[in-house]
Amino acid sequence: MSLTKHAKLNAWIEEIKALTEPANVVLCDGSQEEYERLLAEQVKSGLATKLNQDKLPGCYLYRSDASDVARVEDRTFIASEKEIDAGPTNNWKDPNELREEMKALYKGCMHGRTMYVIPFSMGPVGSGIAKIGVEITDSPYVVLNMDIMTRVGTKVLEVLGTDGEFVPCLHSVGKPLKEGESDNGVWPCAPIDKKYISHFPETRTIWSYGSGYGGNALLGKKCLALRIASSIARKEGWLAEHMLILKLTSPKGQVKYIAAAFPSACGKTNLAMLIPTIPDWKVETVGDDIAWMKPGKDGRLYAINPESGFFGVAPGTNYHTNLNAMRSIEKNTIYTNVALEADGTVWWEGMDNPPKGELIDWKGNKWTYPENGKSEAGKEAAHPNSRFTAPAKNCPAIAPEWEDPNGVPIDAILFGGRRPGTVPLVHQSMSWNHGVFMGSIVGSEITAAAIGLKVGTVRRDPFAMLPFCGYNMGDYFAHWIQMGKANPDKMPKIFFVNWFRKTKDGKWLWPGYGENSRVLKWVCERCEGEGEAVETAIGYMPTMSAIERPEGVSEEDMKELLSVDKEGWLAELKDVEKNHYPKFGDHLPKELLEQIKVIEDRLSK
Ligand code: SAT
Ligand code: MN
Repeated sequence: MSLTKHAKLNAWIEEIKALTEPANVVLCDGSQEEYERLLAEQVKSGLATKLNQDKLPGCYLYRSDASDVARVEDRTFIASEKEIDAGPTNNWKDPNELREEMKALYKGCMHGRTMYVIPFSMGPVGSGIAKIGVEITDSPYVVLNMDIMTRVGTKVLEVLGTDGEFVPCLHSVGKPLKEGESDNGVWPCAPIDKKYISHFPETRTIWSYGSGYGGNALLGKKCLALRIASSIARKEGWLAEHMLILKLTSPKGQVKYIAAAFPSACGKTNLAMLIPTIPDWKVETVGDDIAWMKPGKDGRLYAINPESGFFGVAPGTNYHTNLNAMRSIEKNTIYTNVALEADGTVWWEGMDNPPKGELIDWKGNKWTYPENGKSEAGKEAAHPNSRFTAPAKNCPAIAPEWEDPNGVPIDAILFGGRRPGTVPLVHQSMSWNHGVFMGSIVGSEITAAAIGLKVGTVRRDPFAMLPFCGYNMGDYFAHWIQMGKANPDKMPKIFFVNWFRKTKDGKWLWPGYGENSRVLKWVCERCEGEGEAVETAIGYMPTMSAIERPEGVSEEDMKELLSVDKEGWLAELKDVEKNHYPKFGDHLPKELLEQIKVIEDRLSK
């Protein structure tokens, strides 16, 4: 009997069922009843732990396998027909060979398991900017997390109708069960060399095998909403970006929408949920990770958050660093790889208080708080990449229009990274192409020695899209240049921010967190054609009086934060020209090389 009214979807379900040989097939309806039933089963089988329901109602804890704790970039593939279309920054595989390789793994891989079919919408159901996917998975953990992170179920099938377009997303944990075997409370996955996160941009399909964790398995997120969507967006003339979206309201009631891209570990979720320190300004959250931006009829860029939840890093999150995130995860949240308190609550490194007593760590072992209060690297109670999955509607600062199917008009785009030197607190691009240049050189300075990388050098992560661009990154830069051509005056203003500037003796110059609202205020004023600025060699910069100094920032500090480090920038441009841009060969748009020349000329004057 057919599961849906959609012939192509039914045929695909049958094909995958025949290939993977599950014990049974379930079409997910996205209901609360279905969610609760699955959770109860997971608790019963020992894979999930029910947390203290008085203190954390609707919250559960999972512990993954120790080998399955993060995205696996080495095992992530862009299988475009031509290698050049994957570009220099992706792992390419021949699509036909990869399909054969993976089919052999998928053969019978769901033995003893239920195959779930999850129809989901990235973006408000029925929105013109949204896209539909269908994930087939043998992981109940994936079903539960997809329920929070995306819009799932019957309402999506209604929009899909009998012949609507969808992105097929196939996922298996890669651990078939023998007759009578069960997981026995152990997180199922395959060994690292059998993990595959594969993208076929031409056929718009995703095949994931062997991992049950985060972006490897919740295929709507990085796989669909960034890698496949970026490739679709290029063809259709829009942008799928690794950006938060926030709404900023001034005391006069002026509203600005800001999208921002930062490499990992730069406080993106904190910025998305920031509580301003300046009186009567308000920040509300539209999204914390991904923005899909499309030109509207008026020529402006309209953005939606394609997700409906937050999959955030737990360690470091506390009531001081991110009150709104803490409030978001007090109910109906799935925790993965955090530590468990004896009273059934959770703990992680960087919480407000030390644990109440002995903990169970993320590996399931007893764990005692070290006397000096510092967990040894590799021996943390919570895994450094432990996560919470929480519904976006839990966030006290969620903007009322966060689900507007038309999206919100973007006024400004911010780029940033961890840059102890060279890059000032904020500077504004002189043109769209200059802004694209800024995005292309985004990166963070390497602070601890990592294999093959020198401390003090910048690890570039253009547009924070390095692991997420589904096609040749040189072509991606060109697409950004192209996007600015149709309606140059209607495009968002572009800014480069740096909250991480240090003095020569290694002291932070800027307090960050809520104080970043001072910079957002200037951005807002610039969008209004106000805001005191000076034209410098690297772009427009605030005058000394344009941004009020927060407590603890001296006039000297502020001067340093707002100065142009001429030598630093000349070295930066050389590094970009010699070590970064050549990777893209003749796919690098000439406009970006021109930007180097122009800025170099201005600096040398
Ligand atoms: O695991 S996710 O890809 O969802 C999050 C991340 O690694 O950025
Ligand atoms: Mn992200």
